[in-house]
Amino acid sequence: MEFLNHINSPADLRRLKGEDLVGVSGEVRQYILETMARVGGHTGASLGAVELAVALHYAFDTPRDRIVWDVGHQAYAHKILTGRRESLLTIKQYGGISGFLKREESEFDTFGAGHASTSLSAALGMAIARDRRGDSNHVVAVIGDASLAGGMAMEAINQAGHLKTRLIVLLNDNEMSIAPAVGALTGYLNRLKEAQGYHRFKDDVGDALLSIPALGERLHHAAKTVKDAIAAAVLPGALVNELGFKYIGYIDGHNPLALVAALREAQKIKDGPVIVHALTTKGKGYETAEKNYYKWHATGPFDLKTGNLIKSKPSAPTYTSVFGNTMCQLMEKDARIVALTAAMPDGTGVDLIIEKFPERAFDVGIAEQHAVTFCAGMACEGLKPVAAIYSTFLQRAFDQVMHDVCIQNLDVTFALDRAGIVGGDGPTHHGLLDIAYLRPMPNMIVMAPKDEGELRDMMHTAIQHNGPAAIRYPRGNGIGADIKRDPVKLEIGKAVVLRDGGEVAILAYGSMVQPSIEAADHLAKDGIETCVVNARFVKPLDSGLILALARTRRLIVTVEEAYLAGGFGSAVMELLEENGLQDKVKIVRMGVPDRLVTHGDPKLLLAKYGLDADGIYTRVRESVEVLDDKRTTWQKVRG
Ligand SMILES: Cc1ncc(C[n+]2csc(CCOP(=O)(O)OP(=O)(O)O)c2C)c(N)n1
Repeated sequence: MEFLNHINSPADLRRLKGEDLVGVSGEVRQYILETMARVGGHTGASLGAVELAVALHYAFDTPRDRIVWDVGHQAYAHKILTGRRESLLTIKQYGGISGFLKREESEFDTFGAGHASTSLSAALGMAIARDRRGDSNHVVAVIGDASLAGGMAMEAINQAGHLKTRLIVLLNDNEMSIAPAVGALTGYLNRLKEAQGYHRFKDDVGDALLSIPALGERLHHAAKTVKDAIAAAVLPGALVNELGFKYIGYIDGHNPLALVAALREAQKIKDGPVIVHALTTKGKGYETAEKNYYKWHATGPFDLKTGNLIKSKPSAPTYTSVFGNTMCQLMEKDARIVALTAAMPDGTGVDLIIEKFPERAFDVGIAEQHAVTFCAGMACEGLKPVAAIYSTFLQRAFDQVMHDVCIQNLDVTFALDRAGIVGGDGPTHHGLLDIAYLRPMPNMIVMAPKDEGELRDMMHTAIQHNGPAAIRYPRGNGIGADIKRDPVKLEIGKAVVLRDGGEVAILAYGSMVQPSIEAADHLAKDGIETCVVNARFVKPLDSGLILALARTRRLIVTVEEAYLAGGFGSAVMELLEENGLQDKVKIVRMGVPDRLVTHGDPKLLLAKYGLDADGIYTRVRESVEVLDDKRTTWQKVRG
């Protein structure tokens, strides 16, 4: 690697000649490909943003100038150029570098992210801080076209136009469906001329920049999705004319020199925000990824020569696919059921539903808040919406779940995929808060299946139930449970005793049931008999059963794959306190303590917090030993 071997920071890059940037970009792209083939990651998204990263670090004096990447999944080239070339091989692995950007990881990572549509707000805040300091550095937000359509980004645009502070927005547009018709485009090109700096810009870089590759073909795709409709509404007419943004574009986002020229032009704009509109191709430079850009947004390891993904051995189906298929079956029987995703059709299994019921399944884009209230509206009119949203992303819509759904007791089902520890995506993506944020909401029912078969029962139960209900289930494969039988309606608030006996009761919630059973088997071999309960519901709790256990056992151990604060164990303790039984039985809560959980193999992370069969076994044993010691001491004192 002629260039890359000598680039250990953006300062090294800036010492190169402009014409070298194409060569640098080629090497960065090749390096990403070779590395991702080995370890997997956000391959397609990052291949599409190589030239953006090269041009940004060349045109700006980073880290003094601040670059804020939205989400951060597309910023592998940025990582490579900012001293993390070697460590890219460790990305998303335990102890390795993050898959997103992280302030602790590098001074060039000005703002951490993982969730979308935050960059404009953060960058605007930085720009205002700069103004207050009387400083002159630039602040650049880099945002994708889908993320730009997210609510927060829209709110930031609204304020940025009003504040009129210097802010550069680099739009990474890999869809390019801006205008609905060629006629509108003509008007659009004319409006470009209104943008300050347009003439100089044109002189600097020549007409080539204004060429619009494959426009005719791409326009056919215009405004086909909600995302496009929103983009069409704001870009560039409304942005330029009504919202106070200057506009520079279109730019070929894979021409580093053109990008540098456009960014330098943007630097000259002193009297308000400017948007630089770059057209890019997801998966750029790798044919398979370009063709299947959706699938290649993120991948596991692959064969670089053939582009074939290296698949792990087939095991039980994923919870996601069980959800999608079960929805299709339930929707066939009940025309009132509709399905919904917020920009994650394949991640949630809603893609299967869209295929089968295109009229009854919706992708609203990166708009979780809207998604929930949209469901509430449909429920008001007698539909039965099922919103499939990752646990971590539903955090965005906390108020909508309460204000629009729960207060009005509307019939919306929330299917929370990726609940628990998700692995390589790390702290921004772990779904550890949902029990705590859903449990206090009046009218809400909250449950978690012990396996993929019970997921089907819970879906049926939640949809049958007339009111808000949430089901949380983990990322990845089920345990091989029966998914052929018809789903049954469960009694709401009823737990199941899976194993009885002894002085210890393990109350397990959702994904923790299976390891609890294994732990109980192991404990039995040591002569410690335990009762194991599949709690099923955290709200309403099976209070009859839990209170009975509290009266008859010495030790209750609660186990959940979630933050302890406000979680399942907390719910059990509250119940005991409400019934005056808090001193009757010893309680041990197992779950995730109050700290950030890093990225890494989920198995390893679960083991770290004792949330596997071994961890549960050890904790129960230790707790029993403490109780035994106490009993012996007490017996001695009493003589
Ligand atoms: C709030 C939120 N919802 C959903 C996601 C999942 N997600 C990650 S990247 C992405 C697509 C982003 O598209 P775009 O901004 O156009 O960038 P591109 O990947 O095309 O470069 C989505 C939906 C997220 N990160 N945050």
